[in-house]
Amino acid sequence: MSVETGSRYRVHPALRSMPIDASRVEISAPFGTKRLRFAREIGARLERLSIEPSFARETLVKAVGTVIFEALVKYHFVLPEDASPALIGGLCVPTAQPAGQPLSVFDIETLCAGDAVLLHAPIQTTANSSVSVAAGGQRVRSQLAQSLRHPLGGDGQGVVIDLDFGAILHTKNLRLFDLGDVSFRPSMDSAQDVGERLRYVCRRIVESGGRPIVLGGDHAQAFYSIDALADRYPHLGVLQFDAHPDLYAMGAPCDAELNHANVMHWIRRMKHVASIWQVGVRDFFHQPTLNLRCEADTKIQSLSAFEAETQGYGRLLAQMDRSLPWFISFDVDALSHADFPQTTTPVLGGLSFYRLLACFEQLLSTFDIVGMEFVEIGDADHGAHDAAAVAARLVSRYLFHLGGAGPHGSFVYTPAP
Ligand SMILES: [Mn+2]
Repeated sequence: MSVETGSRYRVHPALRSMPIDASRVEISAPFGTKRLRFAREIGARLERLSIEPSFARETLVKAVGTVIFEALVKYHFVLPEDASPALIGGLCVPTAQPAGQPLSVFDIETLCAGDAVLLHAPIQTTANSSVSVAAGGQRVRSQLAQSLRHPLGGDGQGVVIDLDFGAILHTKNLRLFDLGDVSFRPSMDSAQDVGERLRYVCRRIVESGGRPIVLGGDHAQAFYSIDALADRYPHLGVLQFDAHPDLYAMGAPCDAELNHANVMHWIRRMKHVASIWQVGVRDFFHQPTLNLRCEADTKIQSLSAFEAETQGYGRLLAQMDRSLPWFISFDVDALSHADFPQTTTPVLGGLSFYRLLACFEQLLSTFDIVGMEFVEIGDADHGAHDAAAVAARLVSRYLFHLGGAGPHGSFVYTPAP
C-alpha cells in the first residue's frame, strides 16, 4: 500500500503499547489486524509523540528511522493529519470462511492486474423493514466459498467446472482474494464511517489494478464504491441493475440526505461518471412535483424489465459505450424472484435468471468490466434459488472470464487405477 504523501501526521489515538520483555514492546490498535514489535526506546519515543496533536514527517523519521516510519504509516499506527476519522476504526476484519484466498488489507499492493478482490460492506442507511440488508452480502460469499472450495478441504489439487457454459478454470487462474468485512463497530460507527472505509479500500484495490467485488449493504454504498473509482477511471460507465431507478426526490428536507433510494442523484453528478444505464426498472408510483425541478439528464438511459423480458437485452448491448470501462452496480431486487425477505423492497415482475446470465456473458466478453457490487440482499437464508445464490453465480462468471477459462470438452474425471 502506498505511503500517504501528506507531510504531517498524528499517532493513532487508541494505539496500545505492551511490553513483551525487558527490551521490546508490541504495538496494536483496536480493530486493527496488525501488531508490530520494536525496541522499548522506539516505543517510548512514539509515546512521547502521541501527545502532540500533529507533527512533521521529519520529526517522526528522526525519532524512529525511515523503515519504522514507513511501517507505522503503512499499518495505520500513524495517520496522516487529514486522514478521515473513519480510518481510526480499522478498515477490514478478516472473515473465518473467505471465498478464494484471504488477503490482508495491508497487502493490497501485492495484487496483480485483473485480480478479483471480494469484500463485504455492512452499510445500511435506512432501517424501515423487519429484515436487514446490512449483512446479506455475507450469504453471497458463503455460496461462492462453498462452490469454489476443494471438497476434501485444504489446498488439494483441482479445477473448477461450469456445466452451464462447458467451461473449465484451473485453480491457479482463479485469482480471487477476500479482504473480509469492512469494519463496523455497532453503536460507534455511522453508515458514513463504513462508507468511507469502503471508499478508501476500493481506491487502493483499483490503484493496484484489482477488480473490486463489493457485497452490500444497501444501495447507498454505491456512492462510496463508485466515487472510489474516480482517479483510476476518469471516464466510467455505471451499469445499474435495479427494480428502482434510485432517483427518488420528495421536494422535502430528506432529499439532502444520502440513502438507498436517492443514491443515483449523487452518482449522476460525479464528474467521472460518463454514462449510466439502468436495467430492470419497473413499477408505477406517485412522484411529487412541488419544490422539484424536472430536468433532462442525458447521462442516464434505461432498459426496463418489461423490455428486457419481452424483447431482450439487445438495445442495451448495442448502445452501451464500448470505449468506457464499466462498473456493475447490481441491486438484487432487479431479479424476478427476489421477494421479501430475500430483499426488502421487492417489486412485481423482474429479470429472469437465464436471460440475465446470457446478458452477463455478452457484457463480460465484449466490455471492460472493472468491478461489480451486489446490494440489498436480505439477511436470511432462502436456499439454492435465492438472490444471494444468483449474485454468487454472476460473480462466478466474472471469475471465469477474468481467469481465461477454457472449454471443458467431454472429459470425465475417473478414479485412477
Ligand atoms: Mn437500488
